[in-house]
Amino acid sequence: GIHTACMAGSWMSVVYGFAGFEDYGGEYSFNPHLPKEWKKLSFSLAIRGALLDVTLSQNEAVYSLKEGSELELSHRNEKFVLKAGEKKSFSLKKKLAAVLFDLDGVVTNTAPLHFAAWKKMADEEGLRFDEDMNKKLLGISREASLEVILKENGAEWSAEKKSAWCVKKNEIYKKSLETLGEKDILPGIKKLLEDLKAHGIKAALASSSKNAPMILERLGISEYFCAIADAAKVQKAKPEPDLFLEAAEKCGVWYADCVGVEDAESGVSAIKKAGMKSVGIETTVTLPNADLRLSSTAELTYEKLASLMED
Ligand code: B16
Ligand code: MG
Repeated sequence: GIHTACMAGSWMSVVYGFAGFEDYGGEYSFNPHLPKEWKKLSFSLAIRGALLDVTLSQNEAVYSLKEGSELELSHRNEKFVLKAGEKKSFSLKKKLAAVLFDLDGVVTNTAPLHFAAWKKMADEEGLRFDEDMNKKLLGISREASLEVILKENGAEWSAEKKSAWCVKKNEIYKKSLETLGEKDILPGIKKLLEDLKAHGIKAALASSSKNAPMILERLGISEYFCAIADAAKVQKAKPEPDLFLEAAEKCGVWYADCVGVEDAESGVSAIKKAGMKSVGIETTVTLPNADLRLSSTAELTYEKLASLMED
């Protein structure tokens, strides 16, 4: 005998899982991920009176309309229409399409300025705050940074006091940004941005800082960035992947074709959760989970980033 429910379950895990088929309110899409050992997967789907053939290999996805006059589909983030008898193929080979940069510790070093502003608060409030504690604030939001400082001191503040100090700390910090200029771009970054542009690779910013657009302006490099993820709007801060996913989406680039560059553990986790390759700049802390670990931004090159896509 045969177990039809079990057969249906296997079919669903292959089509919904490995082929990444989704029916989202009548919008049909595919996001294929074949296991490395699989050479080929092909199946047919009857959709709204049309018959669609799907053939997937490690390097290519092919969609052909066998019956029916027209069908609208999406392959990953790309919409397309198949007319009667038409066939369309997409490469599944990973390619570097965008580099998503963290800001503090990757593009420029604002950590000492954040430190000075928090230190002013700590001194006024009689809290302990030192360089070691400052390392724990790398890449995390203003509000989360304050929570860390309070926890380290065993202090409990009212919500009003916390938000008043977040505003005040930011005013102190912004004042210190007034002298920021091209001289403050970290080594190798300007050259990398130029090389990426020359190779047609997009650059975007995925920073936790709500001051990011102003900082890029001051550094004089805004024109190189096709998008800045909005730290004030994303649902969840690093180590969640939201900032990196938003940066990729704003650039119109598929997430798996992006490399993220970070100097903080929370940032490397965010990149990995986003399903992207990660580069860790280990100037302040070690980043053992990064796919590529570099000791300085000066070591960042287009070639190293592109080769990350090869494995
Ligand atoms: P703001 P990144 C982070 O920058 C800093 O590393 C972190 O210390 C700071 O709290 C955070 O930005 C928020 O900055 O107060 O300007 O919104 O590394 O994510 O670029
Ligand atoms: Mg950083």
